[in-house]
Amino acid sequence: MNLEELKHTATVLMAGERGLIAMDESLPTCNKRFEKVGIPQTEEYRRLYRQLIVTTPGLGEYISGAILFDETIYQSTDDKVLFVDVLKHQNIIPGIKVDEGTIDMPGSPEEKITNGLDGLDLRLNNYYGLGARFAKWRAVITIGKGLPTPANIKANAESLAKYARLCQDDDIVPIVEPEVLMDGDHTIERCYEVTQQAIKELFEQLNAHDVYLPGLILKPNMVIAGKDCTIQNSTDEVAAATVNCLLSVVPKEVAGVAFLSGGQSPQEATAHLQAMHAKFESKLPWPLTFSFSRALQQPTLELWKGKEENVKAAQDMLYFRASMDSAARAGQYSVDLDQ
Ligand code: 5MM
Repeated sequence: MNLEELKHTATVLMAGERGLIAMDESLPTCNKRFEKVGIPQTEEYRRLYRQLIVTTPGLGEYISGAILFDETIYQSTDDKVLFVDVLKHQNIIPGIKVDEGTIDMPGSPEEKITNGLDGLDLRLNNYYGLGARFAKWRAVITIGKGLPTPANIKANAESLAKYARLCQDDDIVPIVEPEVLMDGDHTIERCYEVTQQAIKELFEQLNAHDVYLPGLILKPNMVIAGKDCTIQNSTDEVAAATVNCLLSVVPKEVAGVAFLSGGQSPQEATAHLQAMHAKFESKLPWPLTFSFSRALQQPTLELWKGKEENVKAAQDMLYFRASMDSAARAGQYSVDLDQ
């Protein structure tokens, strides 16, 4: 384990006014998103889409790291340049999703646990050789009647900690993502409570596995009411709940916090990040940025539609959304800019 390298990678990922793009949709997720906008669900179309993203001119001004899926890390542009090399040329660090998706939790089938620890050490070694310098593992936590169970929170935290430890042993910065889902009619208070429990347990497990916090990034959900909750809170309320929740459980030594968007619209996710910086900047002990997938990509995908003639407009949209998220990270975003 090279602590200097880990700290350096994590610091660069979190530096300046940049953030991360999650472009690590697994085959089922990517195909589902393609199907919705009428794009053929083939390996070649997935390559064309990821080519569009990584070759977006100037993307590295706003993006510090790109999380890839296994298929993507081996792919190249039409000119046979590996995507990993295109990213490096854009000053973007390549990363890799290493979890292998979720399964129903034995004994509590309405909840999920994440697969992927078997053989992970070998896979990490291979990904390092291919140029990945950070990784991501996503755990899913469901709010419902009697859910989450303490057993589910513990099982997910343990897997995240084992994964993080294996990454650091291979000089790869782990991003730990315990995602409390927005599905359901729960209130913001319930989301606060569950997010706090999940992150608290996670840091206990990370500590038990002797994970080096300056070489680790947390990717949490924002604290927000469920999609079907009748009371939806203001932007400032979401920002306050999120920051207060994180301050109560995230150690100050962590390299940074980079949010998932979780099904919020691009404008909502951006405005929430903006409000956190505008109202709480002086209280934040860690850099706070974005690691969005849908909130960065959805408008781009809808413009592209799988057609060559739409590539330029789709890239302009991606560059624009990344610029809005970067402005939010700097506390300089406003709805007027986002037209
Ligand atoms: C891009 O989606 C990622 C992979 O998910 P699947 O394994 O389900 O395909 C996902 O982990 C993503 O990185 C995060 O959830 C953040 O995405 P959003 O859309 O919530 O910003």
